[in-house]
Amino acid sequence: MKTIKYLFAITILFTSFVSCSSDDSDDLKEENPVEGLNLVETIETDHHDIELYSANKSFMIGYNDISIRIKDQATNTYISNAEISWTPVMHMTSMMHSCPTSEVSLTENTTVSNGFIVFQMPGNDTEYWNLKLNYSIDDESFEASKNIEVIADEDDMRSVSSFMGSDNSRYVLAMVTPVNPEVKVNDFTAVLYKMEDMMTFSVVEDFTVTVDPRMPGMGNHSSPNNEDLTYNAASNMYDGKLSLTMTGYWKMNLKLLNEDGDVLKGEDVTEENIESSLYFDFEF
Ligand SMILES: [Cu+2]
Repeated sequence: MKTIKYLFAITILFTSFVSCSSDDSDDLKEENPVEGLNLVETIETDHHDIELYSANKSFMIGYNDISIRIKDQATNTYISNAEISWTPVMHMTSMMHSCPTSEVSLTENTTVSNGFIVFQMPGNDTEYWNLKLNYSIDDESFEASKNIEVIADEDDMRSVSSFMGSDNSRYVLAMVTPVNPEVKVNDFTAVLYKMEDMMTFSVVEDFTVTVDPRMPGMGNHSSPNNEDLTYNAASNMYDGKLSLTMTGYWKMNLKLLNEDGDVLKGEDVTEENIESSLYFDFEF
């Protein structure tokens, strides 16, 4: 048995070595390209099983990085080079609206596509999210949709904020990282969208989000070496630094400034004003 395992290991080593040196044999290299992700939802059509994967076990309010694979039911194999677009719509009692999304792009493994959706609110008994997918395979077009469950964080921590700015525009700000905060200066990334109408959200460029993390349970102390979030044109996201000097409950007090430096949302933290109306929080 040991010998077999040993031989197996050698075979795997050899295989990965070979596939590293020849660029075009792509199927041996990664046996499972969604390793470590959870299959959150499968949308079944007459021809395909569309699998939606996430790092979380369910779709959550806030930023969701989602990987998609389409399985051909006839051959039981994953389809390569599918072109996919998506439209999440929340059906509320009084209205319908969408939310910020990225494009869906092919990954290095051409059977996997990837993108993100920022759900700004959870579903409930009477109000729900529906995800519609339009996709094409070898120039043939398909459509699929399913009602999906979107849940709130169980500890009620805030990683997304949907609000009206002082310029009377609606914005959605969502935290992307840190996913697993540590006692250090963490990379802090967020996405910022303007709500053009119920169905259209556009990336906001060149604004600034000031960052003031506090520990309300410990005299509301702050931390040194934070960096405000500024726009990164390469990623269409906002990058900054978040300094966490100890474990516990932190509230990241934020202010949104437009390109002229006008404050659109949020307040300074002072002796009298212990928190901003724009914030994220978490405990770690
Ligand atoms: Cu809603």
